[in-house]
Amino acid sequence: MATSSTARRAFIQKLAAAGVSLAGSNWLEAAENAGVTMPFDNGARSLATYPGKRPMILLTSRPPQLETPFEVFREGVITPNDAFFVRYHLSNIPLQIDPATYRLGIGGTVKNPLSLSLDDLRTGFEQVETVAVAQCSGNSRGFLTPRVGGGQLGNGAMGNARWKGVRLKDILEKAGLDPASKQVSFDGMDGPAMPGTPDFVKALDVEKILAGEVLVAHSMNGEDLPMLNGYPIRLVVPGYYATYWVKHLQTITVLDRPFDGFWMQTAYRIPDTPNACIPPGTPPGKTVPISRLNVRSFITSHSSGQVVPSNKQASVRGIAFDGGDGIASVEFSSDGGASWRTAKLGEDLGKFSFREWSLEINPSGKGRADWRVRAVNRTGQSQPMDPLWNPAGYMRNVVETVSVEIA
Ligand SMILES: Nc1nc2c(c(=O)[nH]1)N[C@H]1C(S)=C(S)[C@@H](COP(=O)(O)O)O[C@H]1N2
Ligand SMILES: [Mo]
Repeated sequence: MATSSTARRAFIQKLAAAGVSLAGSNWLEAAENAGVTMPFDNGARSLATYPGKRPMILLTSRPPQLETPFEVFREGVITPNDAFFVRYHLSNIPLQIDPATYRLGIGGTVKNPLSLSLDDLRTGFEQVETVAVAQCSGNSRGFLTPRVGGGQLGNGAMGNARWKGVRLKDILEKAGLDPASKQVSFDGMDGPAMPGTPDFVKALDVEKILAGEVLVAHSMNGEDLPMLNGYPIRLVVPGYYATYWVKHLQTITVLDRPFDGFWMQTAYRIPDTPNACIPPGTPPGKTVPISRLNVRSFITSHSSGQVVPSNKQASVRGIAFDGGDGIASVEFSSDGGASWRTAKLGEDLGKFSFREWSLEINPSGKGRADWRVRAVNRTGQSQPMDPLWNPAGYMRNVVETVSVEIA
């Protein structure tokens, strides 16, 4: 691609420096610190410090799965890279990546298969930025009753970042997409440690990609992607659950038929019912692949058990988000949902971003108060007062409650 050789050399040096600092021989060794207790059964967790990360809630170490401590969301609507959650399925994850030799392959039903370097991706295509929430399908699974199998996560398997990269649509057009194509599959550099375990490969409809929102991202909040969040590039699918956001992206394959791999046909499917919910314990019936985020909102300024002075103004703050219609309004209740007040919305960073909300209240009386928050998006979708259930524990979005002590 057209770039001066000096600029090219400087660029490669910068990447090499990043690569080396990330890929020390035993970077996977984490220091374990004190623990935390999640507010559900068997909630004892250690905090672990991985390279490039601050102490995070350790779910598993092989592969590393780290949850963001919820207090981080108090810092602002952009989740810092060193506090962004980490989720992998397969234990054979890349430990060392050479940015100079890294290539992204695009093949399948295209006219000109491509092999793109990081330099090609940064200089050969229009660069675009999107602020978007990555949320694990199983975020908050630990709160489900009855309980379900899978990672027992609190509310910290989500994060909001400014992603920069190239439109996948532009890459596919350059490769000469066959108009008869149906889906595109995505494979990263990680793989199974045992033969027989299906490789982690995800797929999206061509139609979804041609809408132009899906990015091949090389940067997160103005920096290279952290190693554990998919260095050197990952797929960013704004508005969709993070299962589609394939990390260490290496191979893109255009298909003339729906992709039939395990991670689309068997895993990450939801009941084909309104709100993806079924009565607890019943079989799911027909299922479909999980896709868009539902509406959620959280109080971030206060946590349960916190003592709040009576007869003194308090600022309550939090975040709300959805699958890309955008948040229309947020309501707050200081009396367990008996009455609601409309909160003020903060800066609009785009329809896929966390939206800050805030309001001033005057707590009175003494004793426990249940503070609740609910959001409505621009198509009128909101959150249920009672939790919904499905067998995999996906898409929890009940109206959240923070129980404070007015004193
Ligand atoms: N290569 C690869 N990409 C992956 C996964 C994986 O196991 N391997 N897990 C997916 C899932 S389920 C989630 S929730 C997100 C987590 O992204 P993060 O680790 O950057 O937070 O990555 C997605 N991309
Ligand atoms: Mo996930």
